Amino acid sequence: MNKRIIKLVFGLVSLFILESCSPEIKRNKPNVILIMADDLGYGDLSCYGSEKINTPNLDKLAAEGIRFTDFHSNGAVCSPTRAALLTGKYQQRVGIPGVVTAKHHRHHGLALSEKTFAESFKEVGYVTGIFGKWHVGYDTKFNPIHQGFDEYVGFLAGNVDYHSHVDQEGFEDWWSGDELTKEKGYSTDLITNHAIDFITRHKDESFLLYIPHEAPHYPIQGRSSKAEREIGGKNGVDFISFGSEENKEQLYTEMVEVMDEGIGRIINTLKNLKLDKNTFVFFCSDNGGTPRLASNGPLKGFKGSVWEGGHRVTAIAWYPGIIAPKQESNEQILTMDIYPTLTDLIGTEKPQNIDGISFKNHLLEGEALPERDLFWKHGVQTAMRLGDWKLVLEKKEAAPLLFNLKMDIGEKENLANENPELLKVMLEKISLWEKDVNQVGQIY
Ligand SMILES: [Ca+2]
Repeated sequence: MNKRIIKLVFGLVSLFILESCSPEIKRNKPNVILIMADDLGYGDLSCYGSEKINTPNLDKLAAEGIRFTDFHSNGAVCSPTRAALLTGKYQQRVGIPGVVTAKHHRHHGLALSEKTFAESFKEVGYVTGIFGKWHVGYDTKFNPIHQGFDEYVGFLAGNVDYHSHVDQEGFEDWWSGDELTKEKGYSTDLITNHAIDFITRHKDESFLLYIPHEAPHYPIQGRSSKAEREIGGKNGVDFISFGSEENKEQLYTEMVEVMDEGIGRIINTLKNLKLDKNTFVFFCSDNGGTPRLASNGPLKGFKGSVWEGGHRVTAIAWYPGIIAPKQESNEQILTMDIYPTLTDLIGTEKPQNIDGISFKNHLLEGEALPERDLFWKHGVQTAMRLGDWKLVLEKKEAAPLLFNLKMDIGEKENLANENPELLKVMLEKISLWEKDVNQVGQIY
């Protein structure tokens, strides 16, 4: 290569770096808002068939974008799904196969050495914020501000009293960054308010906003409910973790509807600031709905199980002008696919050595995803998906059960005896996967 060519290449590279850092270029990068409901059932939104809960704002996003029917949380409970979301990897691989509770795991959390999607966004100049539930490490050393988020207000545990913001173990749990803070208000509204404030303050920058809502996780409390938990209070003595209100069904409906109302306010903020055409919004739940109050529609089982009701969840993508409206997707997608999809959308480097795959081309052009094996593990329960087939192992020694989800979404008819070869193949794949994620025989 002669000197003139080297000079030219150097000049072009310098120009690219300069351009990348200029405010004009930064404004052109899309903003990203990721909203995660907590324990929302597959049948809990009106656009997913609920007849008692009204969610006009999420229904509108679905009508203007894509409603997913075969989207799955990585975990059957909170922490594992959040670990997979943050890292793009199976949660077993990053040491969060089960719930990180306030009581037993103060020392335990998502390792700081794991790269999160927030860190990828920061690398390319995004301002990053998280408002709501963290739940991958209670100790302040695991705080979101050490995992790529510039701003954080919310709680670290699995749930807090919606009014007093005290967790299940009686600890005060409402933070601004890595410091405890006092803030009055219903947590769902506070999360929405902080999100809107963040968007407004950063309207001229490219931003990443992660909104992990508390709703509709227990305690079952509405805007007018009384605070039940006090600092130092004992679960089962001073308060019931699920909440003591009698009209729980009505309150559960209110909890989902207040979250939906807040999402409507967030979308209106984008429209008022003329950011709606340059902001990708993705909504999903972190696991299936809970017994008694949630509806998982036609699905079997609830949160905490590897039946479909434990992990098939609602999901909506909205990006007006970029994603065509009125679409329904039956692609098999997991929470861990969100990270590489987001980096793909903003045109930055894909994270290395992850399990998730980008579904950007599916979002934008309807391209089908490649066929792949998918796995779920919760305690002693294991499940695997291969196309329309799903294998369920309720415990390690249990007889494997086989279902064809295309014909039988409710997992009612066990077809294991009719398909011995397929069963063998799937069991072998599970065994290899377990070895791969290094969790053989581990029970949580
Ligand atoms: Ca959850």
